[in-house]
Amino acid sequence: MENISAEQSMPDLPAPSPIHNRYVRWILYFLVYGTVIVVFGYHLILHAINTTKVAAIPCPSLRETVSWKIHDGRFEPPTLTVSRCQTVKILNQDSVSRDPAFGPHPKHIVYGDFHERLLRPGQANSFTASITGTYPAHDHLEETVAGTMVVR
Ligand SMILES: [Cu+2]
Repeated sequence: MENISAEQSMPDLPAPSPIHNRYVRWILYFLVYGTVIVVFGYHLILHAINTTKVAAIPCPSLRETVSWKIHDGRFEPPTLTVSRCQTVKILNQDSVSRDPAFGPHPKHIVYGDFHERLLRPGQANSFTASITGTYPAHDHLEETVAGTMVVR
């Protein structure tokens, strides 16, 4: 067997790169994760600012249901007037899908227990008109399809 001298078996190692320095690594982690957290937080705050929430006021007893139809690209009636605590049933009688929403487009407001969702032709979305006031409504897919809900 050949004898290997200490010099041959221990070649010079290159100088450690700065990334191997633990302080540099911590600073990089901090910058990367900090940026991710700041960007996510910014979007969460922006979403909260852009969405106004109108909190539901409990109804002592539920009243009858009123249908608010969408057909031929129009809300029928254009202005729906209901009494507080009536159930409003938005009914898509159009030939295309509709996505009814309250508030101005594209910001919207979250009205009481109304949950925005896509309505295919024939589908409906019901909620309780629990807060009085005048609320603009529109189809989020076609904002010119619009109406107004008045709750007294
Ligand atoms: Cu919209």
